[in-house]
Amino acid sequence: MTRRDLDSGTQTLERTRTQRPRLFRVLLLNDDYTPMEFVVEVLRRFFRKSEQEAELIMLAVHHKGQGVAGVYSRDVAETKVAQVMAAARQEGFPLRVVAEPEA
Ligand code: NFA
Repeated sequence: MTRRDLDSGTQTLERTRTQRPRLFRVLLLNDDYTPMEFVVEVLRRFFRKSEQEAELIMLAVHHKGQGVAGVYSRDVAETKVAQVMAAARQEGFPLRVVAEPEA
């Protein structure tokens, strides 16, 4: 932290700032074709939501256009996006999911 400079008699103060890693919101986007039940299952399986919470989030997305499935570090958020997109495409559903930095 503190270093004494012997020849000049000056003192240099150094401070190290520890940055907390940025967090990313994973958003589900509404569409007209993905079944509500599939969205609820996605929220339970990939975002560890209870049945009740999954229903509430799904309905919020359905009515408002989008909603937060979870908040994670960048790597985890990107993995969730890829996993959900793969599961949806496998079933032939157009569900969209994106990650965006918080604040
Ligand atoms: N809007 C879809 C339907 O009526 C349900 C849905 C909810 C889709 C949330 C995507 C996200 N079947």
